[in-house]
Amino acid sequence: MSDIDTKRRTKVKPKTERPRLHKVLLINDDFTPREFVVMVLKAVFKMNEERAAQVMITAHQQGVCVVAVFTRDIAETKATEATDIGKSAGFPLLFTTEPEE
Ligand code: TYC
Repeated sequence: MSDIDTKRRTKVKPKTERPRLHKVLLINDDFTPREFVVMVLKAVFKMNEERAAQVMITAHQQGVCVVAVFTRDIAETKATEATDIGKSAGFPLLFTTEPEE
């Protein structure tokens, strides 16, 4: 038997794929007051007044605006939480999620 040690000793590092990120989208509607949308963005997404107003007005004008990106779980939890605040107040405010390309 050969005495030559042929065992490879360098570690093969398995490539761990990064979790796909998901966008939280704010959808415009005709009923939710602007100040209410801003309040929800500040509360759930920790935005300052200026940023929240910017995101709200973009959704208002374009129909939709990307709020933030998170891992899937966090994106879905925050979208649900934000949507539920609107629902509790009787508004059709809607946040959705979708995977990033
Ligand atoms: N369009 C609403 C209004 O004019 C305000 C609004 C903005 C509602 C963005 C939802 O995602 C939204 N009162």
